[in-house]
Amino acid sequence: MSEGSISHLDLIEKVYLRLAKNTPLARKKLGRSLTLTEKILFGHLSNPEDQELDRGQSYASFLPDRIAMQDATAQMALLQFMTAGLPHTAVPTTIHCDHLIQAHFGANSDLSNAQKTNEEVYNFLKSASQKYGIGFWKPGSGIIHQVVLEQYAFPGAMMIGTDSHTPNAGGLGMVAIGVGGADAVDVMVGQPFQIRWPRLIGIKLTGSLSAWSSAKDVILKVAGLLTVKGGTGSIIEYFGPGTSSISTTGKATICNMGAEVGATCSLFPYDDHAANYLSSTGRQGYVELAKKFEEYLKPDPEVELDPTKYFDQVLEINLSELEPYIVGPHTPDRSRPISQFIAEAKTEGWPLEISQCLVGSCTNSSYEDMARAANVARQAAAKGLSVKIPLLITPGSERIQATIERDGLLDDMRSIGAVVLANACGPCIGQWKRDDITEGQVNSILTSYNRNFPKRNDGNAQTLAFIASPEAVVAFALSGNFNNNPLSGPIDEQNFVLQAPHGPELPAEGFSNNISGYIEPASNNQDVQIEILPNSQRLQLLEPFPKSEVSDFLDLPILIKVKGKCTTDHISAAGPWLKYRGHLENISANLLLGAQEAFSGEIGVGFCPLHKTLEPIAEAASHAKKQKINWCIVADENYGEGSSREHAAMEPRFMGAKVILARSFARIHETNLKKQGILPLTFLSESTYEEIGPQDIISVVGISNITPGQNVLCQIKTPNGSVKEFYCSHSLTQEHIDWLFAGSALNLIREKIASNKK
Ligand code: MIC
Ligand code: SF4
Repeated sequence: MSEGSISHLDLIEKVYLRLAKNTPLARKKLGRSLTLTEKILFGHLSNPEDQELDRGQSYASFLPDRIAMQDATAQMALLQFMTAGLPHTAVPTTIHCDHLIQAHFGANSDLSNAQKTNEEVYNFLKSASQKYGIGFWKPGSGIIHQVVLEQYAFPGAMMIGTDSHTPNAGGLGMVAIGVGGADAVDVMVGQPFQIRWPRLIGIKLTGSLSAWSSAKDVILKVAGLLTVKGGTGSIIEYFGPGTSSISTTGKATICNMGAEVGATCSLFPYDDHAANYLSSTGRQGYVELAKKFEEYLKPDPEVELDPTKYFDQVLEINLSELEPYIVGPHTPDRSRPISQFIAEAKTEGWPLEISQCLVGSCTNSSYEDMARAANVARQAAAKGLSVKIPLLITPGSERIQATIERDGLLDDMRSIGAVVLANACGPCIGQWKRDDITEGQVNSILTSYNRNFPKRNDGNAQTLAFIASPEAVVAFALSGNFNNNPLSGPIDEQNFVLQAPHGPELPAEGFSNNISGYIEPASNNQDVQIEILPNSQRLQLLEPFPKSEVSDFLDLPILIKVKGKCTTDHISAAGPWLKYRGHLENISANLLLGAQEAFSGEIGVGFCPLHKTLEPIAEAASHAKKQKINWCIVADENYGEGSSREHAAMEPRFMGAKVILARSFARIHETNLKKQGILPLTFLSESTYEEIGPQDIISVVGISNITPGQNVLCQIKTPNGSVKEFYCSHSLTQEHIDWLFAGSALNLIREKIASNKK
């Protein structure tokens, strides 16, 4: 089935008929009423009758309705898909070119530069899309999650996307899950998508948003409550009367940043906002279908009456009491109301002069966001004020950009001095060429984005990134500093005080249809050639990883014992490295560059198993690879937090990693490791981490009889020859164990496809 061969309405109706069929079955199996999450999950199970439903334990197989990929992850996903030798993807799929556009001068010149610099990658993605029946969204068409929300998302559906903020579409009632490319390949080749039956966190919203408080503040507060790993293995379902005071795009903001608490995805029930959003984006037909099947797009009424019976954890937020928040630096769960932040910034000695303010990213670039931000700008412009520091604006999509241009909102922002960037990720993913600071300069920036790990935006570890709502960011751009709260006091010497902003959630005249960024897949794909230049430095066909033997897991030197936070940005940095996302060998030179080595405290060094010393980690890994020495990594908590990029798993695999032992793993990354044939183990006793010393050697002695659900025995050999035993838990099913020994999940898929062809 190609992107073009089934009409969207037919697909939606099929989904709804399945929801209607499976909901009574789910009620019967569970013996109770259902949350919305359970209705949608049941509606997409590949085998609803026999599925085990142990939350956080049972693996479940689902049949998603769509796949979305962005250009930085799609390259590797397609290179893997190509090795399967199939004529087209089994499920409607789209690719969105948003990550590779560097922000420097502004939209037009940045976009044309990107077209030149990334030409061969775009040509590859476009030709592969044509060939395999994939819808292609050109550079400049928008950020994946905004485009998906506008064009494809619908209530009650299930989608996977090769980007961790895929859950954005939960704002429109869709179970939308961020995955690694190899998971997407499973679904592209027609296999189910597997994930553990989730735990459920219910967040009850009461009251209503008012004044400066926005949807962003809901999720910034939730981030503080749940922390960056509090949502792991869970779907967050929002319910209660407060949900109806939030627009669809506001709900999407909340679901988007559910990724920051590690949640599998987040979800809101269908309501009038959803209906209006669908009509306004030209999808009236969707509304008619949703009306007809509405009971499946909301939780059963009993859930709200006694939520603790249905959810593993219940939080409650009164929106009427919610203050505007700010989070950071360095982690999105360092959260507090702006009113408290000002004092904290002073005590902590963070630079109070802000260097730059940025509005946008997939999280906050909707019409409503721009309308509220523009309203603040308009108030200031009316007084003849302009920004004190640079303010950069990224519209979320070509459609939003055309609409806010038409409605004068971009002019409002330009009138206070804002610069408009291309409709793309830009500075949110380190694609930001700053000319105003030098490397190593301590400075504060304020964004409306979702991530704020060190180096994330501009590659400078000394930039402190704080996050707030778009309207708050504009207010701070006008005051220029963290000395006072511009939301509650004067922003200038003339004592001008901003009023709380208001802005319509949807454009009164509907969205502009003036968009040109989409290319349909070829109707006849037989002659389409996939474009990869010979000797390319950016694209490289993949060689299958070799099979593994029991002996590969014994006597492993530790390339690095990582201390503290180690996100996928630490493991496989973005920014300048994004250009190698289609070239495994070249990108592997960035392996773990941001990680802190526990014994020396240094960043980016590792233990060379050949020279038995600390070396720059890329050198240590390449010496090991040349000598064919397998190795392991020891890691701290929530290893691999953040993005879905599977490069963070493929690179260590390519360089010789066999095992990663951590205090805990982030969900997407743990799956990515398994898929690529690396064994992720969790210390049974957290203190084992402390016992591992420099130059120790680790063996997984229990590997020969590793069994699902059973702990495995491991050993530490110290340099003086003493041996200590310890146990690790793991989450491998028998199928995952098969991947491990086959060398990767893809190796098994290929075998299956080849034997089906015979
Ligand atoms: C991110 O926000 O970290 C990214 C860049 O969008 C990633 C995907 C990637 O690394 O390509 C994500 O969130 O999955
Ligand atoms: Fe792009 Fe940033 Fe959103 Fe990731 S979080 S998809 S980099 S805008």
